[in-house]
Amino acid sequence: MSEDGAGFDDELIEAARKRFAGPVEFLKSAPALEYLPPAEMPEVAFAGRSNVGKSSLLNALVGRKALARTSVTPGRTQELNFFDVGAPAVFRLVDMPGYGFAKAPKDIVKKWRFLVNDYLRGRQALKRTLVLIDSRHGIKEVDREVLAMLDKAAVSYRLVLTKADKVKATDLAEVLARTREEARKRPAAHPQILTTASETGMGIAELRAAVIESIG
Ligand SMILES: Nc1nc2c(ncn2[C@@H]2O[C@H](COP(=O)(O)OP(=O)(O)OP(=O)(O)O)[C@@H](O)[C@H]2O)c(=O)[nH]1
Ligand SMILES: [Mg+2]
Repeated sequence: MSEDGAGFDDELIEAARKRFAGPVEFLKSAPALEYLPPAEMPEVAFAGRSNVGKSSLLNALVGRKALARTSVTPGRTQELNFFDVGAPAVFRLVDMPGYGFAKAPKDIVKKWRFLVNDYLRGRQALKRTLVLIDSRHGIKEVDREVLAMLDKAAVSYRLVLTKADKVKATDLAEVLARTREEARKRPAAHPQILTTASETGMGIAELRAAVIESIG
């Protein structure tokens, strides 16, 4: 099961496949808000706890192994990384630092949090935020804080389960049901949850379609 509820039609799936099979290029890294690129086209951001699989999922979407840098150690992504999709670019993907990384120095964590929160709350060009949730853990308290912030700022987001290859089908069904239940209660959340595994390609075609749909 790679998606939940209403499916995407074949035309959208195919258009999304083509778009992501085309040119995708790293644009720039922004260590602070003053380095953001001009907000000249739609953006879709990847948010979530440290190590949840944001950079891996971005790579899976674009079918490239190492466009965004990944790591077994939490705290790999430390800046907002912008990727142009299409040539000329038609929209951007934004890989973000993770939150809830307890081992990083406090001032660094604070800097990331401000960067991520300020970007998410204030970016006109941001069309949709993908909030990634580890299938093994479900929504945690630290996720709820971010979701509450997004709800309050009326920033439209979609919950995406990651690393589905790491859990048994019955556990996956359970975490999906719980996540769906919680999404229903959250005003800015898309009701449909996508289940993905960057390792296996599960749910990737649907996620591509969801991204294309959101920049519509
Ligand atoms: N089994 C499995 N492992 C995954 C999957 N996605 C990511 N991983 C692994 O999880 C680890 C973290 O992945 P990243 O993509 O770097 O995670 P991130 O959310 O970008 O992490 P930060 O940038 O540190 O916040 C890496 O070792 C990945 O190989 C998946 O779908 N399945
Ligand atoms: Mg990362």
